[in-house]
Amino acid sequence: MSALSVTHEANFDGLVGPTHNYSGLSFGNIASKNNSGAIANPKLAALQGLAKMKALADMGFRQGVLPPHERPSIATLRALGFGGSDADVIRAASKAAPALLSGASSASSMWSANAATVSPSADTGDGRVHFTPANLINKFHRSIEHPTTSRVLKAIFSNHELFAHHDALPGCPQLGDEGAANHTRFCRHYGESGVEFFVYGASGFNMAAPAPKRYPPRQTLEASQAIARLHQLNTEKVVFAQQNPDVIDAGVFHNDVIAVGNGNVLLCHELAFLNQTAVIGEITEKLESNFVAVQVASADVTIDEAVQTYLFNSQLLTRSDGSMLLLVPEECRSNERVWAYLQKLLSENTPIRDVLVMDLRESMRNGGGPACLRLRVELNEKEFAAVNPATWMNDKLHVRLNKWVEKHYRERLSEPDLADPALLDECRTALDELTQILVLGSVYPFQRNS
Ligand code: SUG
Repeated sequence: MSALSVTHEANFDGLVGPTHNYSGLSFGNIASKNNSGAIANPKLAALQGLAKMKALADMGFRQGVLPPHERPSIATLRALGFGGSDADVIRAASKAAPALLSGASSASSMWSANAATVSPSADTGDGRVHFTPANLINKFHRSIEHPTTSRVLKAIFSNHELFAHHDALPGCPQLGDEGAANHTRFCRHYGESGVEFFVYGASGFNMAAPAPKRYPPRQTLEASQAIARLHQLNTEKVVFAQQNPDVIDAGVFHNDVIAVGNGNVLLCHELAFLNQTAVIGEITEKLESNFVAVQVASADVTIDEAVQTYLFNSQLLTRSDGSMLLLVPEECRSNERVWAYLQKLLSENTPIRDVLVMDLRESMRNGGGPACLRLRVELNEKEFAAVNPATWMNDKLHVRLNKWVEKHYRERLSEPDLADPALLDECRTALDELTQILVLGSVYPFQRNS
């Protein structure tokens, strides 16, 4: 067996935090807006996420867990001028600036596709796995994630000889970075060098270039280029493509809402990219092997249907026999046309041989499907052995985390509940216990101040 054959893709899912709620925080994300004010069920949300992780681990996929963040973020609220005890901070913010409290309380770190961009060691100049946490500067509630994300990633991938950790890019609109949601890697086999595909919404500096008009582009070309440099990628093996501005204006706020790739396969809508034919041509040429682009026609699935069902926010996974499995959200099965398309796809001669449906409704209602919930990290055997072992999903961890959720999470949370200082205590108690379960050390501000 060659060394290459023991490289696998691992998926690290963001565990949903105890403050999961619907505050309508993400302009341009239609589900977030439409469900604003609805009552959330954080317990159910976390259990749905754990069920997905367990299902994939049971099928033999390498599955890890990323912990939620401390919310509400008291440090953020203090930085915004609220003072006194922690409870005073929450009460004052809820009265004077409820929007800031909602932002500081979001459980958005669950969407770990936005946690970072990751390049596997087969692609990088120094042969290490590179991580750049996303600055997420387009939304206040997400811009506060990267310091904790960075500490968590360092606690899980701690070996400096194997793993390189960069800081988030400078926080300014011209360098908006949303992480792996706009990054895909193609390869012939895991472990071999591949083509890294960066998709951006607009240029940060060239105002004359095409850009969406209604909703903000969250990823800039210049941010993607900076990450390719930081990760020491071979320019001959990198493709930059612009998302079609019209689809951003239709609610496609990240590339992973309109395209998914894995191995030598890209599944995307026919309207996903500007100059789509040229983009596919460039990937084909740079991959230097058989590249399969499955482009879904509007006649089969419209952009609106893609946004409603998150067909493309699916996980495309390679099974041990080399065939691929598409993990889609339940919303795809409930939509007759999308479900019919999936049956048609399975009857075609592509590597995608099976569809697995999972119920992730609580996350979906905030615009987060299966692919949003996971960060992909391709690891060879040595790298795999260096990962913090307590974060791998297995029967034991699944039982333990289910119990932990049952013990600490509420079944009902709405925006006004965020003003309750007891929620902070519940969250901190839960997270303190979680850092012990996942053997993470002190990654949260409340653990570091004491
Ligand atoms: O950033 N929703 C997230 C969803 C992220 C989905 N991720 C990917 N496509 N990779 C966002 O828009 C909504 C929170 C609220 O409204 O309460 C939110 O942040």
